[in-house]
Amino acid sequence: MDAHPVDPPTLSWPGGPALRQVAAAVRYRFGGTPQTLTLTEPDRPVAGPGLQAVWRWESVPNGYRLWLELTATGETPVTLETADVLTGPAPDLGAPLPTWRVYQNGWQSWSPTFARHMSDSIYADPGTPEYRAAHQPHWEPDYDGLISSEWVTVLFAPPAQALLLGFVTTKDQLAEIRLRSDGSELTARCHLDSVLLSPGASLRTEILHLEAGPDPLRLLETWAEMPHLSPSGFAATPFPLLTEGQEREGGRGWGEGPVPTGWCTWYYFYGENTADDVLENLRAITEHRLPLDVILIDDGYQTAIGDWFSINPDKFPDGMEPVAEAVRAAGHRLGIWTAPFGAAATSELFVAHPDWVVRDDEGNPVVGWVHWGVPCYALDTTHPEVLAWLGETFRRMRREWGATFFKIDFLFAAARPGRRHDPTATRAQALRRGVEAIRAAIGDDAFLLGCGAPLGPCIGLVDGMRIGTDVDPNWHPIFRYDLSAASTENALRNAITRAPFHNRLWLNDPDCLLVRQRGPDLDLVLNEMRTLTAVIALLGGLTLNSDNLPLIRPGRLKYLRQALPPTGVSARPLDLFEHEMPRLLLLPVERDWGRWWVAGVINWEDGTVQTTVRLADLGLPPGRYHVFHYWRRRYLGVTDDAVVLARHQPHETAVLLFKPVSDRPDLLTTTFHVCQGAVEVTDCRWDEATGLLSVGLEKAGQQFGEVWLTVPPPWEAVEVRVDGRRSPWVSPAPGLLRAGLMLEGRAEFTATFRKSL
Ligand code: 9PG
Repeated sequence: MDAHPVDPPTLSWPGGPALRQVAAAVRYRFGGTPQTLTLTEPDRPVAGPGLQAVWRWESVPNGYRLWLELTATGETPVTLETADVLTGPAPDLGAPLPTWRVYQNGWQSWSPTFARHMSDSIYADPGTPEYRAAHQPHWEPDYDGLISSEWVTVLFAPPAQALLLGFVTTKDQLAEIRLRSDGSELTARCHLDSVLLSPGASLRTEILHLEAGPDPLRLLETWAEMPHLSPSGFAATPFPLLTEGQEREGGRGWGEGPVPTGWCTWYYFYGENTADDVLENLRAITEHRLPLDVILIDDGYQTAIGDWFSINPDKFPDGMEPVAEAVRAAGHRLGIWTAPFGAAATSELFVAHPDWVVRDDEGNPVVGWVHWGVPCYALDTTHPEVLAWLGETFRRMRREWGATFFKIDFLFAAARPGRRHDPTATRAQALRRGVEAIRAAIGDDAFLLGCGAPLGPCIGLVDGMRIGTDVDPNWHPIFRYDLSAASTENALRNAITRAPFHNRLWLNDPDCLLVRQRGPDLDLVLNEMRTLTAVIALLGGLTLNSDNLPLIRPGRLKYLRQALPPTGVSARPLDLFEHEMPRLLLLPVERDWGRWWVAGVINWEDGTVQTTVRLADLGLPPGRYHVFHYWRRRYLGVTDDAVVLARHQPHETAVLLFKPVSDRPDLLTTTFHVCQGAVEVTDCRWDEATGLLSVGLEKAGQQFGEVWLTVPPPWEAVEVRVDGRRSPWVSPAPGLLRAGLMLEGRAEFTATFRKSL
């Protein structure tokens, strides 16, 4: 579909959406008086008191790009409030608005994200001041009836009209797309946060990209891949199928380095860990040969937010150095958590530098957030001394502790509203300057993980991004029923709904994997723990465990191993625009020796249901497929139509492998990894003349698992060898062969077949 130039003020696509009566608007103050400029034509300057604005339109394949250019023309500065690069009534999508699904992207890492059903949405946010401060940066009294999505949205009118509105630049202004639920308004707004524009100075708003198409998920993936969003040095990988020999060694940034694995102190100890706890976990990782790289010391080692080198002597009696040294000596990377843009009211930092924090109109320090009961003021990251202090803090952590992985948390504090040292800096620019100072200090080869982070201004600076709320020992939230509250269910929602960002804007961090047995410190039942494992493994992002490993029942470690290493590639949430809690993840895998699909089918219900999975819903090419039910280790036979899960248990994820039927012996699956061959199978060769099937296996650590083969008639198995030694096998069903092995590094698995008479 090609967008054609049209007479303003309409933006339209042949046979597709139309936005009629569109305009742009700028709100500002000049000489203390509020002003509004309205623009209804591209490229024609419009002037008001003290300000001139030009509305730019550009046609691009399948769509348009819109932005505004503002110049201060008076003798005194103007105070800029908002710039609507597009405003008008809701578009015509060929179907009434109550039938639409609207992708609502939250502001920061923990903010709820999902495709809202306009007529029957599940979610009403709690509306508390705390919720607004953390998740609704543009809240105002007329927010009722308004849907706001930060930076990007997709409006989808089933079955096949979708319109994406997404900013493709995000460094300078917070930007949202607002839709009034009665259809009276659709606005793409850039927030200028009352910054001053000096006489003669100009600025450009962020650039809005509009694109129409039949597939809303694909539109979102395409947007996330746009080059503007990945500044140089962080080139986005174009939507990759997992292809053979994907190198993930060394290199800088996420574009080249491996997807991190590791262990994190937080979700067992919750900050109460001592140095010995860390060292004991380090030993357990070595002893169990767990392929976990980063040892992440999360919150709790410091005496106060802001005093990062004041180490709590009750927990780390000898300081951080000996722990850091032990981590490095064991061949691991040291990870350090900070909340770099906060200063606890009780911190030495704040006492020494009360002028380093953002202030409100009355001159009081602005609270960034309340950290486990302690108010933390928002640091003013436009203040040169703050930026210098940030640089020194992170250089020291790298130099003195050897940290090379940095989780920087509660980043939204730097973007709290208020007065700053530099009155021309927006909230987005202030935040970005802070993150830039940290990136410059740690170097390009260290891994930077954003958390509690407004997403847009961090693009290109962070390697990884937490994209959801905290995981939790509970499935449903225990304290508050809002979608941002810590819970496994809430963490998984965002991990899935923001899956299209993975490998495009950064590497997604779905938060930690917990596999410990049910007990006082974990309330997940087996199906829930397996769902957490399956979803994290299928999404292919950061994979950090957060159990107390010396105490874990060793049998539980097999779950952790089945999620390692991450594939680096995300499964696609196929029903993102159908269900507010998507149920269907699909990972296509393509290799020289074959092609298969791994589907994660999730039951979010609290009761057992019957679920039908159709090949057509998965978009698989027509044909006959073997189906394997991963967690149940059960072969479900061959289908050319659908699989029925008669008893799909509460919170159970059925991981189903679909492998095209072959007329000669072939690899069905292995049980070493949820993605079933995507990481541990290095090659698979069949020699018809000798009847030999060889499967190369490789995986770090030590793990028992099974290889399953399909054996169609007239073939029958003669023998199985592992690294040349004969090995036992069984036939769990006609036409199937199964053999177990202990994999330590590499193994060559071979099976010999003959034709029966
Ligand atoms: C450490 C933790 C962990 C975790 C982070 C972050 O009060 N709150 O709203 C709140 C939200 C998130 C949160 C803590 C408190 O968790 O996501 O991984 O690092 O900080 O304190």
